[in-house]
Amino acid sequence: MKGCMSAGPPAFAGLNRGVTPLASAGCCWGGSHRWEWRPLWIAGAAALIAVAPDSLRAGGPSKGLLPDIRTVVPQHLNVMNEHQREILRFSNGIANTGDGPWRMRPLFPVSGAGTQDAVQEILDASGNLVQEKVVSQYEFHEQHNHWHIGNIALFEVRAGSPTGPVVGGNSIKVTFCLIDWYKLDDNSKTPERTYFDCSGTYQGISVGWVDQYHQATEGQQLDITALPAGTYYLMSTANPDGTFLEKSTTNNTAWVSFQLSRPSNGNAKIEVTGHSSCDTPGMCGEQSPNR
Ligand SMILES: [Cu+2]
Repeated sequence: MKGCMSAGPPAFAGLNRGVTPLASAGCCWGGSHRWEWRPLWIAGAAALIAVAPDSLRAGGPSKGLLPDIRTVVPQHLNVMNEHQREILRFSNGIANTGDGPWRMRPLFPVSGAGTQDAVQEILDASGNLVQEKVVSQYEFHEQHNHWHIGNIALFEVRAGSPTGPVVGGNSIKVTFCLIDWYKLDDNSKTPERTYFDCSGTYQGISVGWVDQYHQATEGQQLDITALPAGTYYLMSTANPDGTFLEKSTTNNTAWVSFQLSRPSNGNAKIEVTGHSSCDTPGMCGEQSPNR
């Protein structure tokens, strides 16, 4: 636990969130760094008191600043043989390119393990809470030993084209602990990391930041056992059900195409052949750390 906390920002030295239960035990950012977001929480609590609960729940038109949740072109594709299965592994990054943070909290203070409602908060430019809505669930993730939020992304492998048939039953909804992992581009709008705690309090992605789950993390995988040679598309879609509040849900998918071959030994080999269009080096994955 102590060794965990010593690996603080900004270097991320030795921290590989959730790679093994051991590495992730009780950590992500937390403990000694928790004070860094307390001012925000106090601001949020003050706003809660200042705004009538009914107007908060009503939703409706708001002057709040919405996030825009998008997927960075997946990186680090590789095939591993694990327990007689062929597993496609990859790193997945979710960026916020919107006007405000993607800001989540549990409905009640969490204790122990379990599941409960996850509330998204929309703030205005002054940091006042102007809208809040239950949009997902906080779920304790046993393998990662910390709190995840449900329905964050959808992973699929499709044959032939981005709209081709899903192969191998490979359509997997994933849960994540949302944190600011790295800056999308060098000129990120939010200079400082705000969200770095998976312990079941506030989670989110600041404007101009990316939450990446590395390819070695448990869950960053699709089973491609016995897929015949051919062209396939790894599809990754953030906010797949459109339940999280954001500016646009039409820009949430990124893909990587790859050629799967089976040389003489029969083992699957993949070669990346293309990717979805991306409008900045960051969205193309160029800042994506391989750790
Ligand atoms: Cu996790």
